[in-house]
Amino acid sequence: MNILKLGGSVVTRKDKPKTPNIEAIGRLAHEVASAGPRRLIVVHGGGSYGHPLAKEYDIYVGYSSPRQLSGFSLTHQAMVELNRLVVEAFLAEGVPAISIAPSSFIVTEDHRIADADFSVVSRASESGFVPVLYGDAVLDSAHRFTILSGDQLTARLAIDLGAKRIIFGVDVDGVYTANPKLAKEARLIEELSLNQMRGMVRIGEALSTDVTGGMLGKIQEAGAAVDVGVEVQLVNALKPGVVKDALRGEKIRCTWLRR
Ligand code: IP8
Repeated sequence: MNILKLGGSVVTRKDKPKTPNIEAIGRLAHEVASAGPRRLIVVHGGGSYGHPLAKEYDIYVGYSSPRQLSGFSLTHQAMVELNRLVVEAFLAEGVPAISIAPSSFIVTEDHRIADADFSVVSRASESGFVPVLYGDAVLDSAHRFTILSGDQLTARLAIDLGAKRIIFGVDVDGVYTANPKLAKEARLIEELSLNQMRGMVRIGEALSTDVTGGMLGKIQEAGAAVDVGVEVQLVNALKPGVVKDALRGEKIRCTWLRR
């Protein structure tokens, strides 16, 4: 089984509130369909749907004022809207996608997933469906609520369901020595070991509002999955054909995270 995490910078336009990247969503659905049938779980990020609202209402830090309650609902609802667009795109390509809302079955403990029962997700996948989950506003046992990033969810799904590989579809070719959007001398790192990942301090910073950590957060979350033997690949999902090739196991320009 593979898990495909589509970043918010891929499925939305991050510079404009609540703007989907419809072209990318449709193309990626087509690429998944044409990669052929295989067990796959899709998780997508929040981009310009989830993050601006999560930030406006400080959902990530937990409860401090009653106005956040509506903010929590608005953040979740924005993610439901984005998820609908993603699921509909898959359905239009004949992929039997089903939406599963993380906030309906995950309660975090101090911002982290503690015990989660993923049996519905695994049963859906075993039954031939493609579950589509997302980063979400979730209830938290210590802080009343928080934001669960799609990256934390992806790593945890991979570990608990014994996935072979995680493909993180992002808006650059992988991990660079510096932020490729800012520094001309930035070079792609083709392979990163757990030790290198741990020691890494200089990763290109996310350019826009991202309350859950950008590239560095992604690598930190992925580390837990790499640690138990999951192969992790960061690929450029904005380049046509790359996700399809990754799903087919073909060689592409990307970063591999390995033990
Ligand atoms: O974009 C966070 O998920 P991410 C989603 O994967 C929300 O970090 C609700 C901000």
